[in-house]
Amino acid sequence: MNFENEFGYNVIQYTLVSHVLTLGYAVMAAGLVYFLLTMSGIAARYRLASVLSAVVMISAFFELWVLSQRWSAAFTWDGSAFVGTGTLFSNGYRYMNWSIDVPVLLIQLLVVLGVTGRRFHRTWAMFVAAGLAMIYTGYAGQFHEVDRAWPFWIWGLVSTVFFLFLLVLVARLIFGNLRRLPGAARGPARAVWWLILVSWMLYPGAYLMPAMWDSADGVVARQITYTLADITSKVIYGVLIGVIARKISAAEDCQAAIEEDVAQPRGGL
Ligand code: RET
Repeated sequence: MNFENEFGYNVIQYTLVSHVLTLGYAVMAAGLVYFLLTMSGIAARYRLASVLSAVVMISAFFELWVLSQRWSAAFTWDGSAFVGTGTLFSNGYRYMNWSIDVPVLLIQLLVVLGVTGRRFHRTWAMFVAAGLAMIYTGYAGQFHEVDRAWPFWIWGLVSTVFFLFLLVLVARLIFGNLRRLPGAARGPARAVWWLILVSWMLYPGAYLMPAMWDSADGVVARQITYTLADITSKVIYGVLIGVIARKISAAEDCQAAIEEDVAQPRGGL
């Protein structure tokens, strides 16, 4: 049993959730087209960042599509409200999707910040390990969201420790590499930090929703929170990563032209 399966819904509550889930997967489809079509403006060595954005879009598209189908299957109109059919609606699908998206989103950062070699592999391994630990401990906890017995709180707490560790890692990565970036890319790189901080924080907020707002309206608020988090942490983030990659590509092009000019002066005035 999940939080969502505890309640009946009026027409507005039921359709709001349905619409917001549809918005979620529609945005992922739109993002996919955007990332594929804007890829050519990015230098070859940063292009992997766009490919990874496309990977995130595809996996999130399918997850949100399945979730949206489950919502329709889980409730039916009984003449006065939408009531449970016996099919379970579960946010567990989201956690499975994060196992793909969290590592991939973090690797995108390594790509655009130009981290290579042993440092790339070391940071990559820590991102994947801490990311998966955060997700799967949270996954174990969400099974207890209805009774909210001790496993809900303990797993949530353990997950938060990994989350904080990841945030420290990300902050060190971004601010430690800022000076190596061309001036034009530094603003968007700082913005990525704030975006991660705010948008990732929405997920634990959604985890806690059953404890804060134990009603059908709480369910609606939770699905809106998840959608907002998905659009910002996956799509807007991907757009920003693309902006950084393009700015670095342009600066490197410019640098290469200057070096060529110094080696082989073209003359002129
Ligand atoms: C959980 C459990 C409760 C405690 C914390 C959590 C953090 C989840 C996060 C998820 C991020 C997901 C992203 C997905 C993008 O595709 C697991 C809800 C801290 C931070 C970025």
